[in-house]
Amino acid sequence: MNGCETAANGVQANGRATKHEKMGPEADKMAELRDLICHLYDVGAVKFGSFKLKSGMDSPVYFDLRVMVSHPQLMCTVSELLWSKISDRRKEFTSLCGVPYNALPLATLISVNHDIPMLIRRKEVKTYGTKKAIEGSIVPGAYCLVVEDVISSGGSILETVASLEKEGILVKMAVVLLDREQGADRNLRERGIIAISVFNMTEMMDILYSAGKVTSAEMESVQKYLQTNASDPVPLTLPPSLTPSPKPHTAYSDRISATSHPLSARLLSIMDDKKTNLALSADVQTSKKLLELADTVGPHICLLKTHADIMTDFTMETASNLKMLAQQHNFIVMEDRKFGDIGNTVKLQYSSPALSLPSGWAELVTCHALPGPGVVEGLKEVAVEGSGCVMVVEMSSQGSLTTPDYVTGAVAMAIAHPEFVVGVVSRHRPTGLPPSMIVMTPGVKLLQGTDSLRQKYITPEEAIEDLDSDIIIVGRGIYTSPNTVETAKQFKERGYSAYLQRIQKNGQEH
Ligand code: 5BU
Repeated sequence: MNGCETAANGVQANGRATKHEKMGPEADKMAELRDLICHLYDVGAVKFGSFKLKSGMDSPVYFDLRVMVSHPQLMCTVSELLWSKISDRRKEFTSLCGVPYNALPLATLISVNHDIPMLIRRKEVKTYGTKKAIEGSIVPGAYCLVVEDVISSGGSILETVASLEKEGILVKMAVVLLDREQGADRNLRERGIIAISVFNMTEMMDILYSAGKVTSAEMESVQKYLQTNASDPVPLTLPPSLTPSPKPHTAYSDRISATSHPLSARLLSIMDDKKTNLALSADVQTSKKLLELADTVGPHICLLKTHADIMTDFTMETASNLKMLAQQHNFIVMEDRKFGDIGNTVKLQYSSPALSLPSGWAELVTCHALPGPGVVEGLKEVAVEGSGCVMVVEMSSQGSLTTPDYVTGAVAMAIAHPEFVVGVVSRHRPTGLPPSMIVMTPGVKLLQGTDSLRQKYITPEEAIEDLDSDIIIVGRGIYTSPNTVETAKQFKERGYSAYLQRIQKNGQEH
């Protein structure tokens, strides 16, 4: 038996009803709510008078739910009522996190009584040790339920959401005891979060009034206050990570300020300066061919992608010559090695002399998301200063096993490492990817089609205009052409026009 099974309300931790059993579910719920609200009033958790709130506003009513910690049975009742509001949505989250500090005991009770892993958000991040803002087992891409006692603007919930999102943890739902009806619902909804409350201020006042706990004057002043709030909600101060950032369809140049990696900023500014969103996939097998392509097609591309491991004569000399050409024609080199092992192995692979990566010839490398965050952490440990990686979240080949859930998890992992991950390889711009992250799309040709080994091709317009990608990656479409430079120019033209079309369609000035 857990501590909450003796709660004075009709809901037990094991879901069985107690004293209101014979009253029918609706009457039962109302009676529980009435008992609870009166109990909260009796212990001094609800006060009437004139109070100055954190937002600077004057309020005729004040909630101090901290007093609950002195009333364990009341805490059990509240935690079980919160749970009863979201228990049927249990599959939609894998952990829960209380907004510090008031909701911590409530979250703990729900976690213990219903066996749900808990995360703790630190309000003050330590300056030593792990410096973590979130404690507990972090699974990027997993959903977390936020628990709170009272909401007014929703700002405190959003602060907790910002800390969780920094770790790649997603939030779409919050459960709260009391909604003060001061704009939180709308503010949270606008950021994709649903707030489910046990009761709101109007319901609470009705109950207290009919129980004879408040006077009609007190009732009137709260009603008036609520009406003012409806037209003039509590101002919301957003944490920095949740302040609106430019949308992905804005001009490349306008996204530069949102980037957190110098390479993303450089890539976006190359694209803007050279008016190209074309990346050449130079999948040739000799150094001579690679350097020839880099020199001739270089002026028309923003990025050159290599597969050093398919080459017969790749040496440090090839690498340094390529680096020189990249500087001369102003493009970035990305080695498409698709690191996909555990952290320790990718660390050794990156450092291996065979690829010469430690010489810094390729500022970007690709990696798979499959191994989890260790792959990024391993690469980051040995990567050359200033370099970064691009994470493959979705592949272009027919029958690829990437599912929508995989993409969501991979994107969360990419977002959680903005100091190293510059962007993603994907067919389309995945939902939730911030504009600071660059999307690169392979499998592009001038016409749709497939190759004999299931590579699926879309056109530059489909990739950029319809699927909101940023960069088209083209291999055989260019290097097998009899006139590589002219063909590259054609891709450049079509890719960039599609981009201009997209930003124009979205009403943005270029
Ligand atoms: P193509 O010749 O344009 O089909 O070459 C596409 C290049 O992009 C090639 O180097 C692939 O290894 C690379 N690629 C891809 O085609 N599809 C993917 O999903 C990923 C990379 Br990730």
